[in-house]
Amino acid sequence: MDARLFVIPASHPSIAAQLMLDHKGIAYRRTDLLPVISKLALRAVGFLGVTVPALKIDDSKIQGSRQIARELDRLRPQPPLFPADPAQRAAVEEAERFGDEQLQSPIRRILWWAIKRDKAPLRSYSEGAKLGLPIGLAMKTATPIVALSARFNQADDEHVRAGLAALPKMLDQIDAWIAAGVLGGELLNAADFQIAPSLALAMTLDDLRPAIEARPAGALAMRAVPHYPGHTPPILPRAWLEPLKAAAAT
Ligand SMILES: N[C@@H](CCC(=O)N[C@@H](CS)C(=O)NCC(=O)O)C(=O)O
Repeated sequence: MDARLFVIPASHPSIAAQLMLDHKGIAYRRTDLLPVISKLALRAVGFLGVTVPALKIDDSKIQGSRQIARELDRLRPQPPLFPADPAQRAAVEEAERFGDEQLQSPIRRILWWAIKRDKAPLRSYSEGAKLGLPIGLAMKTATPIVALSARFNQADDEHVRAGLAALPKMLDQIDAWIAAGVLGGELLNAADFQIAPSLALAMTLDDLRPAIEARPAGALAMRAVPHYPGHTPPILPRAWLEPLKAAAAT
């Protein structure tokens, strides 16, 4: 199989795709793209959409972490990403959808909000990336990219506060799925690979890590993604973190 995966370094759905390719034992080449520029680059290589992960595999082009999961299971059924039992599969698909549609965005927003206020941590998220230009130069040109990314992702105070307030319930839901065996089983599945990178990315923020790491959700993240690139020191207003602190205390 000839596979090339287009990613933005430290993008959580991109890491989901990488984990799923590794799970299948499919070797691939990785092309690292800068945010925003990625949209043009993906169009230039023939993808219809503008987001990563985007996978070229043999003659197919697949975009989106959930679509990639299904295509990988089709191309190489073993080891599976979805359970064979229909009820179990439905439960995994529900958790996977939640990971994609509900969990990804708030985490992405919180990070862009933080990076917009202090660009210094950005370099750490590019660890191991080959961006096609010296990393120092890429960081110097980051200001417009960060501003546009924050805008595209609605990384404003209102949305970030709402995301932080919603996080405790989402963590409870993830813990409940782990307790029910939908997530965190012996063999990780597509929903684990979808959800764990979002949790691991959240845990790169010192502000969020304490609310996650000691829970089953945190253990799942550390199991699935033992090393996630990036580190953001405390930056969020204390008051915005109150919902998380209150939930951790109960
Ligand atoms: N839910 C989609 C979302 C993918 C997505 O939004 N990816 C972001 C990176 S995390 C992206 O490509 N953003 C474009 C940009 O930053 O310019 C998936 O799981 O594939």
